[in-house]
Amino acid sequence: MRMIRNVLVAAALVGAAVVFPAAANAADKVCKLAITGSDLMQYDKKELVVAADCTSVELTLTHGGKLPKEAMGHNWVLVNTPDLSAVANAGMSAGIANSYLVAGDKKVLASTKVIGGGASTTVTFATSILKKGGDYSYLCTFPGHNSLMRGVLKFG
Ligand SMILES: [Cu+2]
Repeated sequence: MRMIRNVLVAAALVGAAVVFPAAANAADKVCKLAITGSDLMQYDKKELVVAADCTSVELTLTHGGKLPKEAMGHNWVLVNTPDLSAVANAGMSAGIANSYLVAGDKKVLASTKVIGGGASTTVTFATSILKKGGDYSYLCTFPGHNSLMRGVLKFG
């Protein structure tokens, strides 16, 4: 009886090994988020929530206003909350050509380019860069915007 049981367990393990790659793909879950910036220098959301089972996030930023990006440009930048001011301050001098972000800034977890009125842009990132229950914030790094344009991202 014991031997039969072992054989069944072995068969089950082999079956699991064969099935696993497909199961891993099936478990990939892209979660879509949307946020809008305005000519009044505001995002329409103060909080974004990413469910624990999301494997990646596809965030679309839309600029619902009319002003050009040189005057009222917006981006969406994800950081650990304690890094928010440092990223905003460093980005200020980086210029619009760099979307007001310092190239290679390790404090930037994900970011979009700067867009103007009527435009939209998307960034995709893996949730493997996030810790469940971590303290994340997003901001616009256009000079002077982050005091109003910031929010909290929750994962898990
Ligand atoms: Cu902005």
